[in-house]
Amino acid sequence: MKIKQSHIQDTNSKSLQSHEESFDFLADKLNNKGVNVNNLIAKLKEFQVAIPSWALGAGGTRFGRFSFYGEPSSLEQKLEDIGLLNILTQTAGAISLHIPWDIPEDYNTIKELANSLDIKFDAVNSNTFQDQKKSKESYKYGSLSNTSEAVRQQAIQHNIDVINIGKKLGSKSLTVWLADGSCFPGQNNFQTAFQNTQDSLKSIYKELPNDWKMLIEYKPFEPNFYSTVIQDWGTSFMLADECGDRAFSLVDLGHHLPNSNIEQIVSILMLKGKLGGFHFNDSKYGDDDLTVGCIKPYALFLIFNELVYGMENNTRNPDLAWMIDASHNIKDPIEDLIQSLEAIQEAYAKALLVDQNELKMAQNKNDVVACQEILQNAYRTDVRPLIQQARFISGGAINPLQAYRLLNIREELIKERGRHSVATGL
Ligand code: LRH
Ligand code: MN
Repeated sequence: MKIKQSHIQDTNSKSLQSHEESFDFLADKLNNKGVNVNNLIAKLKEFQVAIPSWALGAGGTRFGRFSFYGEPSSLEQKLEDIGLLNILTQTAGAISLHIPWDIPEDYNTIKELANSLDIKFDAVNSNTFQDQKKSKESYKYGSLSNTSEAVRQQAIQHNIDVINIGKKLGSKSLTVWLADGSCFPGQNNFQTAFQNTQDSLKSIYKELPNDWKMLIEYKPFEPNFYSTVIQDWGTSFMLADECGDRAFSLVDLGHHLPNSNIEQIVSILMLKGKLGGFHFNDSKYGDDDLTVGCIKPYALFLIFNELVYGMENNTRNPDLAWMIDASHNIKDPIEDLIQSLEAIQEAYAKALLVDQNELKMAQNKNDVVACQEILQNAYRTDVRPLIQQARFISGGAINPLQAYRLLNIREELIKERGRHSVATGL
């Protein structure tokens, strides 16, 4: 299914006047405060988030999975869905593949389709947390950390295969997330598991092309429920630091124990030049993979405030990989992703309104009240007209969700794909 520009303009005509009024009002207010609105809009336009290939179908849990019909059942259809998302939002210009869930059958066809949809290939993800039918060794007791050399070698080779798939597509980074760990005290020797993981990651790192990055994702628990080898940012940092200059930590927002101060983790990883990127989502309890900003929008703003400061001051930290990692159990994935992209852009735009110099001066004077006022004045600013303007001048929908529904896109996809097409992924 393709959306024509004229379709977008038709839907925009319904909200153009009210958009222009609210944008002009806000732009005047911000310009009077010395904010360079054009500069801010430019930053929002260039801000592109990678969409996970594994989150375009109905997600589920061990308790069940409820389809919503018209799911993409091939990589081509997943690219088409991201194409729809990108036309509407103008901020979903990349895909992150998970291997082997989404191995291209024909690389040229896939590259041409992605190109025609203006979608780039962001990080490729390896998968050593599931056994493949034809695989000789099992990852039941771990992969890169496994006590068995044969299992570790199989996992190392899989990561090298994933790099080679990414090279054919133009990807420039490998994301490694390990489920490795234990469910019972005494099951693992923590030091052996860590050392095996370190040595295995180094073997993979040696095969990384010179212009590639390795992103090491940490997670405190699940699917193991007593220990996880790469459990937290400190462990990921140590492993990345030991591997080399092109290995970094990847922060999945859902991979933190309750009340963790994620913005402080982000700040220190940037200071050390070891923050590689994000998996954006939100959560109330565990790794819930919910819509970004649906539970803790202020926490997301505080994270972006540290990112804006870090992007200005920590120049040795590389450009960050912005990716969503969510699972859609009850929402239409495209609507869920539209809401997530909006929440990410909103947090970024609000953080760009923080006067970092004014904040630094208040911090140096320990004027605690002023520090909070500076942050919350920015947070309390309704920045939606700025995001709408960035989308509108890029050819997108002023209100993507409204456009998605007005254009009956889900119904059209069901007509094309039928009610029982199922997507690969989680
Ligand atoms: C692990 C994780 C990881 C992916 C998987 C789909 O919880 O966040 O990033 O490999 O989800
Ligand atoms: Mn993740």
